[in-house]
Amino acid sequence: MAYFEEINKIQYEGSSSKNPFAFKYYNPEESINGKKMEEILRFSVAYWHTFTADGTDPFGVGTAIRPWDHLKGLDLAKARVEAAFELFEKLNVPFFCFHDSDIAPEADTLKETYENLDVITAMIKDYMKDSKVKLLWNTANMFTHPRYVHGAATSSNADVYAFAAAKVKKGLEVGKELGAENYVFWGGREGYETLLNTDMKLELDNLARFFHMAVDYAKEIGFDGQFLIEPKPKEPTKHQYDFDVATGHAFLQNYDLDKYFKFNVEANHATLAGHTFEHELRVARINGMLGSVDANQGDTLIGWDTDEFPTDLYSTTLAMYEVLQNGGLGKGGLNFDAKVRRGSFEAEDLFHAHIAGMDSFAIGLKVAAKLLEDRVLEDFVADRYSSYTEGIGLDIVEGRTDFHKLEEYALQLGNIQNRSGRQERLKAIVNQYLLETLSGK
Ligand SMILES: [Mn+2]
Repeated sequence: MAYFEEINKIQYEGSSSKNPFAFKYYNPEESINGKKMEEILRFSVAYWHTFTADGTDPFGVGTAIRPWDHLKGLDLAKARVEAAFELFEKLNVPFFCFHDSDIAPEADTLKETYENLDVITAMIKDYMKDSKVKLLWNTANMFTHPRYVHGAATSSNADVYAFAAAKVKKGLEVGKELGAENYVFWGGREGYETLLNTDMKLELDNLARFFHMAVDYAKEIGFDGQFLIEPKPKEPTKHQYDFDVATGHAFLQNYDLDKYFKFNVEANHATLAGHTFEHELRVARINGMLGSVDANQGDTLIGWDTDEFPTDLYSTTLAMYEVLQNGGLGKGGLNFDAKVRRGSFEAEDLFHAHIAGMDSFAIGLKVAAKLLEDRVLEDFVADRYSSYTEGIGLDIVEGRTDFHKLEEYALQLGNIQNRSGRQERLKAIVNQYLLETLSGK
């Protein structure tokens, strides 16, 4: 049966189209630097926000009206799979992502939960046979149930730790079964509220042991997806252990895990950490750790994780600038970890939101590609650091100096000259490229 009967397959119609159910900028077949837009952007639908969430917030119950609302239990889970594949096909999105508990209901016992998961996994596998949609990543929900009140892999309770390990073990089996390209860890409750009751060293050591066991089990069963950590600084715990990319990277290096993991960078988590989206992407990129992206945006006026669909073109441009300089996302993709606003409660809003997000990243890609092609920022940056290409600067870069030599050089310096960083001019140039792209020049 069809859940979105009124909506046809979304096509690219170009920027002059007034059809709300059409892409204005996302043209999957369009070639950018010899690669199809579709292959660079690798869009993914987040199952939880799109098919499971109902608009509940801390002050009120759900508002979403969905064609599967009348169903319960496994029937509801099955209807969501049917609706999901209808939406994937109609949006022409190549990937999707899920937490175990989004696709199948958790039961009273772990064994029954596994059984529910097996039923829905088999159904998804069946649908995937007739579809080109692939699983970008899956993950285990280890934050909703009360058992995770003190964490999962950082819980003070070893029984909870074991339970969480069992969930991830099963998750890796499901990932292998469905051909997942990645497996994500977002440490929902992996952090602490107060040091007064916390053994931080033990919690971090246990977390590392947990990751090593996941790596070992993936090898054992032949799961070859990329492991990803998704940093977030706060929410739900006050101090999350994976605060940002730099903190997560130091943790991975400390525990000899950096060769097995990369990062899934989320825009809204970056801003919660006091960084820009592009900062987090840059830190991951220059360390060879950029794996995948949760493409959303926050609200500068609201201090929590709003998970909005990305519509800020400046942000999508600077994000795609990093992605292109990374040589693409490899096995990763741009996953819309984003939810329609509570007031956007009709089913068709799911389409409007994804179209807005996909068009916004398509524009970002085109602007970033043009900026790189013209070497606008590259030439400026190269010139700004040109003092390191000759003389004392080249000696520094090539490791031919020490403090004695640098002091000797400094003592004979006259008045040191600096040059302007010109950031206002550069921002104006980025605006110019954005506007030229939007006007189709
Ligand atoms: Mn978020």
